[in-house]
Amino acid sequence: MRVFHSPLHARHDGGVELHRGQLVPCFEMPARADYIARALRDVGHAFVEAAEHDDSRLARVHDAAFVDFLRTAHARWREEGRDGSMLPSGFPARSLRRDRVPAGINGAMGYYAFDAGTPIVGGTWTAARASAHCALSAAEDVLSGSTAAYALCRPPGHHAARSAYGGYCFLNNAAIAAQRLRDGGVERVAVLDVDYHHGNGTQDIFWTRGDVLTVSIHGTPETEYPWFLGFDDETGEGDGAGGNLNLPLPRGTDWTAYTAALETALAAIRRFQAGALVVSLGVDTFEGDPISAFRLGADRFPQIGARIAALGLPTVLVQEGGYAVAEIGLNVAGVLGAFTE
Ligand code: SP5
Ligand code: ZN
Repeated sequence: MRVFHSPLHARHDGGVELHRGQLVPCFEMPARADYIARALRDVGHAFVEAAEHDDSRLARVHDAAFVDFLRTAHARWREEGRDGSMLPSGFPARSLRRDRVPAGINGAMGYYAFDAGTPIVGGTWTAARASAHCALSAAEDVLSGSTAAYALCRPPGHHAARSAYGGYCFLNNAAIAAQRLRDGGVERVAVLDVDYHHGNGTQDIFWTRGDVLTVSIHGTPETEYPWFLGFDDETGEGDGAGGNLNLPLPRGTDWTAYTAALETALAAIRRFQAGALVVSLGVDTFEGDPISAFRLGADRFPQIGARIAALGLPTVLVQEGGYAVAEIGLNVAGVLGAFTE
């Protein structure tokens, strides 16, 4: 299948993240995309550089002021005499906030961020925008008749909400792709998120919408990031009532329990009668992942791919997480190999 990529991903190199009380090297590093590209080239996928797209595509799922913040944040940081990684140090907790964006960059950063693990550097906007362009190009490839296309997105996107960033994500590439499919005439779109972490941003974006079904299989938020959303009683509201399905699983989940959840997810997507599918493809469910705790061996990824491909839907696969860098390419190639195109 076609692989939509951009060399601009490398402009986002966050440096350090706050992890268990320590500043540690970012798990989400440029080498991830290079390892994926090498593995996909080796098995003969066709590489296409993502096309430029208008920023109005981003504003279809994100708040305009939030997008402006991302675009200008690092320049504002430099204007205050700083350089390097931006990490927030204060957040608007429940009873201690008004819904008001502070004028200064430090306050604005805490307002829009939801963790201190997602640094913004000088190239972050360029890379995040190019990552969204990969998703848009893959969606347009499917709208033109391909049965499946893959977006080699980096930075990832599924934690990015309508007006919040975190979890290594800035722009929600999967949501942008789903919206592109809707705008291209697909009436009902399903998003299946198989990243280890709950797709809180995607859930937020489509929470009140009935035209996009969101389904996420993930480590339970009782113990796993992002901790505050991803429980099974979150089902959507308004027109989106019944349009969100969360399948949280405990640490240590093996293939038997995992496939049961996957079958539940696929059955919901079949019932929804989607015209197209977006897969938020994290491979941090791999047993060797350094920040996750499922027990799926590398041999399981072709089986996951085969089950998703059996839906028979036009499919846009969007790269999300996966931090076992040496194995990430093999695992992504395993999923993609199950699709015929
Ligand atoms: C796209 C994506 O996969 N984002 C994940 C962001 C996770 N960031 C915080 C991870 C905290 C993990 N908890 C510690 C477990 C170490 N064994
Ligand atoms: Zn993840």
